Amino acid sequence: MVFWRKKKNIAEQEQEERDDKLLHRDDDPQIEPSTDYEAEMGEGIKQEINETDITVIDTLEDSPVPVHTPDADKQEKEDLSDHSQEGGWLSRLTSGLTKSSNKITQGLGDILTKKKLDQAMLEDLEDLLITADLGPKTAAKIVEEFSKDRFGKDVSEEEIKLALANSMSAILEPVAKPLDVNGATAGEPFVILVCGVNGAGKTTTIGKIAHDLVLHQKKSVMLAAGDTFRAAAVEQLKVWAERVHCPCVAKDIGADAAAVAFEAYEKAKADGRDVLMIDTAGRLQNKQNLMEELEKIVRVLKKQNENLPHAVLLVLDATTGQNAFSQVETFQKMVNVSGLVVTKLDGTAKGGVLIGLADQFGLPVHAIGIGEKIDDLSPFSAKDFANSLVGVVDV
Ligand SMILES: Nc1nc2c(ncn2[C@@H]2O[C@H](COP(=O)(O)OP(=O)(O)O)[C@@H](O)[C@H]2O)c(=O)[nH]1
Ligand SMILES: [Mg+2]
Repeated sequence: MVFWRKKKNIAEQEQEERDDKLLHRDDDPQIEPSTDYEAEMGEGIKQEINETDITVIDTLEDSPVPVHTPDADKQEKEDLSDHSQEGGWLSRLTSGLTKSSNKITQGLGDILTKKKLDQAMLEDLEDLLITADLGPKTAAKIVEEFSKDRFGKDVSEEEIKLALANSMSAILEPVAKPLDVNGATAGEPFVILVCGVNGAGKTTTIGKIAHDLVLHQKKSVMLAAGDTFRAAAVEQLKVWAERVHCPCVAKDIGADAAAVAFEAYEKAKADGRDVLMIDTAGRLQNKQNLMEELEKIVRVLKKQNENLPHAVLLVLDATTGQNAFSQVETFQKMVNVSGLVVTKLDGTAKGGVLIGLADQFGLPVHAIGIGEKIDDLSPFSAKDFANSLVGVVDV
């Protein structure tokens, strides 16, 4: 082992010397760092350093010895431990949805001032669901269902929570579908076009999905930087590509996004890649241009194969709340949206928007974003989401 290391070091040293020769001509003067620091130091600095040493040592000796009580030790251990990978999906989902579920559970507490379920309580419940971003239609539907067998009867907070969770789960169940990337013609990549407004989380979601495909589904993936509008957007996708170890096809800023998609498809096919994910721009301020751009990408892809793109993902930012509804409508007019990814569910109180979206559009929800990091994309489970949202602990 030691021998191998030594050999490797010799090889490295020789390489360094060769590199050095390329950088410096033989007649370059030798520049050596000075090691005689003390000689260069003035007396004043030397004295100052010595004094500082003494002061530091003095303070150290004066500092109190920590008291070791069992509680203090436990707290210290807790503070220092790394919780980032603990607990699995459910606990990360629950903690991500804390703000949304707090809003609902606190609201329920305020509503339940009396025991019997009357009209006023039902109206308050509907208002609560609307303010939790479920949207008026979905809120009305859930409340109506809830009141059916319970009107005029005693209800408890736990009963309401459970009933709400069940109604929500029933709405979510048909749309909770993981993204299946296996439908492509043999020898051709499965093509996923990713769209959404600027800042929704498209590029991040592409990175997260690619990571999951490579790591867990053992797929070979290629990315295409179809957001050619901003330099930063292309760079950001390249960084994700490096992180997840897959190639990224990119052109210059201002390049035709459809040309990027076309070239990427050709490359992915020639390379025998399983999946191609195409990033796009999201300039909704200029709807006409965006629509033309997306339509052109789709047109160019369809010339290769009528089934392309196999999936069109719309990425929605949960923090935009009710705005997400109009985003779905707008993008559905532009492209044939086949599924949704809802991002930024961590740290927003607007998580209920997902229930409304599922109810109104019935589009598959493939995954949800619960953080900015590479593995913060959770597979979407209807029951877990509904339970977490209304604070029901499933036992
Ligand atoms: N908290 C949180 N931030 C996210 C999530 N998804 C994306 N982001 C952040 O949202 C910002 C915009 O994301 P980006 O992928 O660049 O959006 P794009 O313009 O649609 O490509 C970035 O700062 C991301 O890190 C998420 O699920 N949770
Ligand atoms: Mg982007």
